[in-house]
Amino acid sequence: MIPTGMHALDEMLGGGIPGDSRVLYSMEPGVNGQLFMISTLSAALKKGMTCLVILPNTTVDAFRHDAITLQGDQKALSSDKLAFIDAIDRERIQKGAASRDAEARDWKARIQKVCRESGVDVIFAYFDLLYEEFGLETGLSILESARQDRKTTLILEHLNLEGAPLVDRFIHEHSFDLVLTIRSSSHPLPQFSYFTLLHTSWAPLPVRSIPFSVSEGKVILYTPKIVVTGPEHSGKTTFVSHASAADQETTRAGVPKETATGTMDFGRLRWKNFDITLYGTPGQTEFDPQIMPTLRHAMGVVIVIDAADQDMFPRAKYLAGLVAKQRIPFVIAANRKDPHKVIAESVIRNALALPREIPLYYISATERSDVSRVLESLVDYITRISS
Ligand SMILES: Nc1nc2c(ncn2[C@@H]2O[C@H](COP(=O)(O)OP(=O)(O)OP(=O)(O)O)[C@@H](O)[C@H]2O)c(=O)[nH]1
Ligand SMILES: [Mg+2]
Repeated sequence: MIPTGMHALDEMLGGGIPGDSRVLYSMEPGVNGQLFMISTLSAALKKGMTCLVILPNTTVDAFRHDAITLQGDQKALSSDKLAFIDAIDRERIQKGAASRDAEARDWKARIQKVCRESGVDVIFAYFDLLYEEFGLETGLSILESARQDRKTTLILEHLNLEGAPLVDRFIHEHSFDLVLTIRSSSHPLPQFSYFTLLHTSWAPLPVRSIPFSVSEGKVILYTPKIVVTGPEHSGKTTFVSHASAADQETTRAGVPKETATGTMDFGRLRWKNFDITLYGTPGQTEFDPQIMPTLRHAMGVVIVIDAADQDMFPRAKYLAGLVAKQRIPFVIAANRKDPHKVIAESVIRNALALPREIPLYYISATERSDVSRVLESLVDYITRISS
C-alpha cells in the first residue's frame, strides 16, 4: 500500500493506494491542490519506496523549492531513493529526436532506464506537457512503458481543461484504479475547495465529495456542514427535520417537541455526493454565543425567517450580517408561506438589507420538497454544479 499522506483519505481508501495501481489526481484550473501529489510522494519516500518524478514542465530545483514551500518542511524530499526526469531532459529529448515518434521512443527509453537502474516502485508524473505533445494514448503509453518490466505504480497529476469527458477516458478507456478530481470555487467563497473520490477499482466505494483546506503544509479534510439559523420560532427545527433523509434521524437531545429549542438540532442528508451535516441553532438570543463557533468551517448557511412576522426582521438582519461578515454563502428561507399573509420579497430584502444576488425562497418548512429546493440551490451555488 502506498499512503497518500492524507490520513483521512487513506482511511477512506482502506489504508492507501494498492501497489501496481494507476492513479489520477485531476485538478481543475485555479484549485490549490498541488499538495495531493506532493503529500503522496513524501509519504511513499517515508515508507522507503523508490520514486521517479517526471517533471517535463519544470526543473528539479524549482520543483524542490515549490515542494518545500508547500509543505513547509526542508527534509520532505530528502531521500536518495528519488530520481527525476525534468524539463532539461525534455529539451535534450526534443533536440535529439528527428520526429515525434522518435521523441516518444526516447522518452520511453529514458524512463525504462531509470526504472531498471534504480528499481523504481512509484512513478509520479506531471502529465500536462506529455498530453499536449503526444495526446492521451501515446502520452500514457510513454509512462506505461516502464511497467512492462516491473510492477510500478503510476500516479499522474494533470490540469484538466476539458472537464468530465477527459476524466471519463482515464477511467473507462485506460482503466485507472483511483481517480480523484480536485475542484474549487472562487465565488462566492474566496476559496472553497473539495475533492471527489470518483473511482476506486479495488473497492466499491461510493462517489463522495469532501471539502478540504490547506493549512501548514497539510490537506485538512472537513465534514460538509450547513448551518440553519434564524430568529426565534421561525421554523429552524422543522426545517432540519424535514431536510434529513427519511432513514436518518434528526436529533434534538432531550428537548420535547413543540417547545423552544435549547440545544443544537442535527440532521444528515446527501446531495450531489456530499454527505452533509445540518446544524440548527437555537433561536433565543441567550444562545447567541453558540452561533460563531457553529459557523466555523460551515460550507453554507440557511437563514430561516417567518415570512409573516415583520417584528423578527431586525433579528434576521443581524444574523445575515454576521454570516456575511464571515463570507459564508447563505440563502434566505422565508417560512410559513401563505399567499394571504406573507410579506412581499422587496419588503423583506429591504428590511434585511439583502443584496440581489442572495437567493430568497418562500417555503413551508413542513414540506420536504421546499426544504430540498433550498438546500440544493445552496450547494449548487457553493460548488457551481449546474443541475
Ligand atoms: N403551519 C406551519 N407551521 C410551521 C411551519 N414551520 C414551522 N412550523 C411550526 O412552528 C413551530 C415552531 O417551529 P420550530 O421549527 O420549532 O421553530 P424554531 O425556529 O426551531 O424555534 P426555536 O428553536 O425555538 O427558535 C412549530 O410548532 C412548527 O410545527 C410551516 O411552514 N407551516
Ligand atoms: Mg428550534
